[in-house]
Amino acid sequence: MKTVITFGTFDVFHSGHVNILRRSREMGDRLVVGISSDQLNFSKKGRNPVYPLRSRMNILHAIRYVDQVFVEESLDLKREYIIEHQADILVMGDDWKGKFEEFKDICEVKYLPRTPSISTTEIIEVIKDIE
Ligand code: C2G
Repeated sequence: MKTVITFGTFDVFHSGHVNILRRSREMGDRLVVGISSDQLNFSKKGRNPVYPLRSRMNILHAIRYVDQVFVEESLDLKREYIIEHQADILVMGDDWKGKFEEFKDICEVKYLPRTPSISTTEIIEVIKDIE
């Protein structure tokens, strides 16, 4: 039984999110997702998420590739989260390439290519421009 873990904000959920969750799940038997708290998102991106934590979690729970969701409160607790959830593989999009090598002593670390031409930031920009 292989457990895969991944992390993200998953704000304004889009098909790039679906793709990484599907591909992550395909790498093992069980997918656990650490979803950023609103505060953690603010510290990473300098803005509040469009959807608050409860709504983002609600969406993730409805995705068939996701077996478990927990709240990621701090980027500094990754090692603890990986151990706590007994993850065998950590998967992240390649915007994080090279950032998680330090965990190779406790799990496999894989970076998957991002889905091109879609991001939460771009969606926000498009919506802002609608008159
Ligand atoms: N993603 C993707 N393709 C896109 C957009 C996003 O594959 N077009 C992936 C990202 O690479 C990431 C996941 O979807 O692995 C979630 O994206 P974000 O919500 O933007 O995640 P982020 O805020 O970068 O949080 O501890 C790490 C962080 O919490 C990651």
